[in-house]
Amino acid sequence: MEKSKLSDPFEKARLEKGFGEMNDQNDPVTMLLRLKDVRKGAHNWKAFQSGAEPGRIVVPSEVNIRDVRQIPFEVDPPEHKSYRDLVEPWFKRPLEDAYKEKLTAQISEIVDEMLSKDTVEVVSGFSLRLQSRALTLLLNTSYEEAETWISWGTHVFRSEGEALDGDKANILYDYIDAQIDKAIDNPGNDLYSKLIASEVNGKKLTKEEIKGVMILTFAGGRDTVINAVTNSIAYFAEHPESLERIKNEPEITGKAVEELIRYFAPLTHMGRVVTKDTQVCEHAVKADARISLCWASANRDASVFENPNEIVLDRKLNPHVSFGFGTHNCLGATHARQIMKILLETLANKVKSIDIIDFKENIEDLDQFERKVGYDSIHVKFNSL
Ligand code: EMZ
Repeated sequence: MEKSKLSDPFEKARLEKGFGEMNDQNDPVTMLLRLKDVRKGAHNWKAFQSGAEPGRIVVPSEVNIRDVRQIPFEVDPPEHKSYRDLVEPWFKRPLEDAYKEKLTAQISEIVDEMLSKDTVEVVSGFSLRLQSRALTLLLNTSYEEAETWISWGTHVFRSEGEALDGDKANILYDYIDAQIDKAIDNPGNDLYSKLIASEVNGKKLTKEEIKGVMILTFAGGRDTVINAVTNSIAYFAEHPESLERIKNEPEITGKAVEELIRYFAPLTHMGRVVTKDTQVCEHAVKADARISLCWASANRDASVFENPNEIVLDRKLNPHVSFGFGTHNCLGATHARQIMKILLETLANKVKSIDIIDFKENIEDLDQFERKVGYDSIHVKFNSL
């Protein structure tokens, strides 16, 4: 019962000091580790800003591989609100019945395919394909586009052995530029066309702004969703009784989704830039330094979560911060939750058990801390009900 476990590397620092420190490309980060501090920090956009140099709030920093500002993610209030209000309804479409039906059909098809195979490498053979196909629904673009995105691999800014890969990032940027131009010439019902036709504060969005929204849409929900899906498969492989429970008590599915997402915390942390000299956990941080809000640590805070290192499928009180908190809470959360919910329902109704054959863990190097976020690869065999 160890293979699917994601342990908590932050416990000691969280209890003893409340913060951790890491160097990242000579731009150090003070990590807030307690749930209360993380929530307060996320709330306080005046002291801890997102709209700094594009790429700087991401850890590892992306300042060397992009200069396009991701929108609304790297914009602070009050400007943030107009952008967020513009895109919010589009990103709520996953609640519509027609969207859910299409997503169910996609997930059903790929699970059936997995069941017909001898062994499957889950990250590239299942999760990446599922995520890319589902993204065609979020963008409302053609299903065939997914094949291009699948060919890029799991992370758009990273490649194996390289935390930041500028050449790879350029593939995405060039692709998005071309798609925006296509939509200008030939408007349709997709997200590009929607953004091209939109105005913020009485002004048309610039191409650069549209690109900023699209980069976020491609990058933000990619490795995060892939890790959530892959970790779910590993978990159910070791806990077939949980799949059976979801089949017998479908009413707990929503809670199970939240609990898995709490436990997996697919995005370890997100940075902010400090606007003036201040203190976090009695530790001085200077203006223009970076802090991070460590969602993964906050989700294991034992002063809030009982048995934080256990997956309690129907956990009652679950104020996790896997989708962030406050102003910048995850724009793609509705889509991600819908993917997870339909995945759990589909697995519960089709899959009896999953055998893990071999795996290679994906360990994130956070300087003082090492955190497992998922798998580089994991071979399994799906067995049908
Ligand atoms: C950024 C980030 C957003 C970043 C919610 O997270 O996700 C990361 O995976 C990307 O690398 O650019 O989009």
